Amino acid sequence: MSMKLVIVVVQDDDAGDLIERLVHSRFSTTKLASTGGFLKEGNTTLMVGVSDEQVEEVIEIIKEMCQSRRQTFTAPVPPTGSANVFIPYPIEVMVGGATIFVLDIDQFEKV
Ligand code: 2BA
Repeated sequence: MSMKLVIVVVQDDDAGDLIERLVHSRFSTTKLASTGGFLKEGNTTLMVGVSDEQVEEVIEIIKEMCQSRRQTFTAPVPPTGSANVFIPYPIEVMVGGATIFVLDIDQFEKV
């Protein structure tokens, strides 16, 4: 049987309900605590190993359970001409829903 690994990065706020929903639908899930490189804030990465035919169902569940949110963070920006002075500058980004990677699994074993 050919398998895929779905790696999905979601916001912490959505992670609990998403995991519950996946487990309820009998998908095995591993949760990893992760940190977004851009916002440097915690997010959640899930690994879900499934058969090829189940990938679409997993993606549908992710779409259903994960929302996009606007997030503001403060970036220190140096004003021109003033060395060593930084003005906090609010920047708004839209954080997904979810970022989903689907990888082929060469070998899957439980020993
Ligand atoms: P972060 O890296 O903290 O990024 C949070 C949000 O900031 C991103 O939302 C995007 O809207 C924005 N952003 C990220 N990098 C940026 C940049 N270089 N310039 C301007 N804006 C930027 P999402 O795209 O929904 O990503 C949410 C989280 O998913 C990311 O958190 C990261 O942990 C993960 N992720 C997204 N794309 C990825 C990729 N290609 N590879 C690995 N992880 C990824």
